[in-house]
Amino acid sequence: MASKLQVLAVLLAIATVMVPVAMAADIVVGDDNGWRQDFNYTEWASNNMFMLGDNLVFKYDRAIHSVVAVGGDDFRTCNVSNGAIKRFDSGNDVIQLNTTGKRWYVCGVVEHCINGQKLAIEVLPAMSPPPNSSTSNQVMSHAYQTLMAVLIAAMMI
Ligand SMILES: [Cu+2]
Repeated sequence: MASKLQVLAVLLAIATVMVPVAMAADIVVGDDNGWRQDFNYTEWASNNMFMLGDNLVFKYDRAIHSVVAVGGDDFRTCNVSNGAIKRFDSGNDVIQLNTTGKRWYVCGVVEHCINGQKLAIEVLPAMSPPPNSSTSNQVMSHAYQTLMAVLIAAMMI
């Protein structure tokens, strides 16, 4: 018969594997500012991590703005007429980041894009090493959740 310690070890292993998957986050673009003009999305993006499996959420007034996924060249020139990969206009668009690499989003109103309503991100593999300091919080969060899962499991034995 398995000892409590063996059961605990198995549970710990399971928790360690499961926790990063459960950490897939909904990332609201611009946080409380949402998706609008006159906001520095370059700076905002540099302070956030975009991991495989996360959701990018664009919140905005759909009467005024929209979201257009474009390529890098069209991002730089704010070309939304020919180069659009995909368009969103619900006002609360949830875009799952299901491949790694660079992504570019602009407002469908060209003048807004020129005024800075444009977002470039890089989607990282789920388990990639931290590229900047803000990751340490996420690592701590992983460790904390794992610990909590183990404690809860231990109480149930
Ligand atoms: Cu706009």
